[in-house]
Amino acid sequence: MTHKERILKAARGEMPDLLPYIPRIDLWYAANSRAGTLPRQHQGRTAYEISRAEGWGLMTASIDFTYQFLPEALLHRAIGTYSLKEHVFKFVLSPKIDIRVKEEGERTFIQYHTPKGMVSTCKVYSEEMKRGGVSIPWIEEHIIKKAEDYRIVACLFENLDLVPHYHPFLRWEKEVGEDGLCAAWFAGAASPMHHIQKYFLDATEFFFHYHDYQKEMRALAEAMNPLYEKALKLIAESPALAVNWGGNYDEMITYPPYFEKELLPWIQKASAAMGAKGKFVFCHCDGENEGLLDLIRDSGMHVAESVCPHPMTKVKIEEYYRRWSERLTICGGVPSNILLPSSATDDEFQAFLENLFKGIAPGRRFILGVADTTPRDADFSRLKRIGETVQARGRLPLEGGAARPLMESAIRRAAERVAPRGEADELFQTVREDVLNGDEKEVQAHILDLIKKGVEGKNILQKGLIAAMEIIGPRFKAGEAFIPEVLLSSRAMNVGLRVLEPYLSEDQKKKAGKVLLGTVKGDLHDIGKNMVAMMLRGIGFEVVDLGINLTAEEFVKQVKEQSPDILGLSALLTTTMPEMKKVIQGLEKGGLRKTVKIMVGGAPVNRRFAQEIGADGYGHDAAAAVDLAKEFMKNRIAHGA
Ligand code: B1M
Repeated sequence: MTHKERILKAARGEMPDLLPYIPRIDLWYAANSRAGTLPRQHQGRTAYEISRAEGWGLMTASIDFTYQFLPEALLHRAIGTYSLKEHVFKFVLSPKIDIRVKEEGERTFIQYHTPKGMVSTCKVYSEEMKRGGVSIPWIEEHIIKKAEDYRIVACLFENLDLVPHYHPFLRWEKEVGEDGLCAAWFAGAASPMHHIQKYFLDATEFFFHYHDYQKEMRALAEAMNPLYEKALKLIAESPALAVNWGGNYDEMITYPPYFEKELLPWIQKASAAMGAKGKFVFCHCDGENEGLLDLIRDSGMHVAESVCPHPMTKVKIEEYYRRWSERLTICGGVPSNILLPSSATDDEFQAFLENLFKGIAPGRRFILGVADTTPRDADFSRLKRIGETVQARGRLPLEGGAARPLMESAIRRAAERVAPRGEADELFQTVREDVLNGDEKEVQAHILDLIKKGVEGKNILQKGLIAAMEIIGPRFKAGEAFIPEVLLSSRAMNVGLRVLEPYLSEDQKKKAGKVLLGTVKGDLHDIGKNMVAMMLRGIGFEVVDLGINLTAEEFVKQVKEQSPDILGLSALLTTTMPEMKKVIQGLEKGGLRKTVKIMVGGAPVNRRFAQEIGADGYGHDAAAAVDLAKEFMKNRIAHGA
């Protein structure tokens, strides 16, 4: 049986002869071939040649980053319309849209002049980003900045069409042959609303607009519907046997009620359109899926691709298999950090592998791969060992065995320890409710009402604003509140603080402390960091957000210039975690280490790592980061700093 036949059988829920194994090695390959550090036996080979030489299938169901994209392929990065070999059509803009492109160093500025007005974007792709292994430009200026932009972007999308264009896809399919299943691609979003979220707005800003500009946003999503309908129709009619329809689903960013309302109907639609032609829908489910497990299972998608289990995320592989494999094929299963000698010892890796083979028995509906992709510093011999284990023990059905016990739902567990609802005092109930509901207009009015009644500012601050934030933090930790609610509450808190400021004494106005916050070099992930920033501000800290992709030198310079109490470092990639250590070393060298407390966080970071690199603390999530910052300040004051 060929690799492609095995993958197809797994996608249909049938039993292939052997467990399909298709490790994704694109980023590992790109970084190591550039650095001349490919394993000796593979030097001079392409990524496909390496996989073939090892006897592995080719991971062709997800975008392939071994290619250094031509600049024109990603010209329209900020509106999510690329031109890739995975496309079975071309995007065509009507002549009514005048596009003006200006290159300035590493930045590309684009203006889209439409009959309804002009909107602009800016993307950046520096040499340093490329050297650091960043595979795609960063959107520096998003297309939507204000409410009026919605109808202009709608006009842009009404003037955008798709025309079938199979040649690059067919050439690629031929190159892959029987070694993989090539999936077509549209825009990486599941639905128009998801498209708006991923491309048109900064991630935090999206949640604010979703609350403030519902009508405008919905009208834009509707204006984009015909393009999405057409993409589905063209893909279903094209030679492609599968499509990768949307991704980066994550229980925080695409939190369950939002996923259900905005993404699910389109995944169902895609699955029906492709299913009717005997084809498959893959979705890039690489995020934290615990809260989305049932929704994804019931979405109709055929294959959840890039499934990344514990220890990278909360859900263990056996739980995935138990919850999904009746209806849904799992592709992935090996989290990237288990391949890194710095994150997992050889014994831990071996134990993971043993458990994996037991936990997914009998092996139906499973395509083994690395989720999301093999990191640059992976131990190549571990990839080989997985392949050898598949050859030795991967005949289906797999033998079962005692997998480790399933993990309890963290949400359920956490819900049991929901914190008390805070100090109740009827007078401040409305202000607390405004903050909890994220109602920035109401909070202003209610604070002014209380002031008029002669209530002291200090009490409104403590019993109204701060008490509300003390409620939302634990609710979030307990899985009772979703990210947008926390962000909206933090925003309302800040608005409330501004209104209250004139009524507070100098002492009461004092900030809880000053925090510098940034994402380390080579890393563009900023959603978690932004969330930490918002929550710290919400609780009264002064936060200077330094941004993303920051060098150790820049952090040191900023600490020197701004003298913060706390420096917060965020990293989401295992490859960028070592940058945190460089920052600490830089501070030590500059004699600044003792002047500042250092807190680190991000999905792959853990307490052990924080200790190893000499950080002062680790924040598992934004609420924990707030607790830690408060703790730091308490100790600083106690020690007279
Ligand atoms: Co990326 N990505 N991504 N990605 N992405 C991850 C991180 C990944 C784990 C997916 C996976 O393997 N399953 C994986 C990293 C694997 C690894 O390194 N071992 C990965 C990869 C591989 C990549 C690319 C390399 C993919 C590619 O190009 N082929 C690429 C890298 C780009 C780069 O940075 N150089 C890439 C790109 C992207 C997008 C641009 C598409 C998008 C980022 C958009 C953005 O940030 N503006 C994206 C996303 C969305 C994700 C996932 C799906 C979700 C991340 C997220 O925002 N979560 C992620 C999967 C995952 O994390 N399991 C994944 C929600 C957010 C609120 O949580 O950031 O964890 P999080 O923050 C939490 C806590 O960690 C903590 O508090 C927050 C709130 O509770 N926290 C701190 C965070 N920072 C803190 C700092 C603190 C304290 C607490 O103190 C200072």
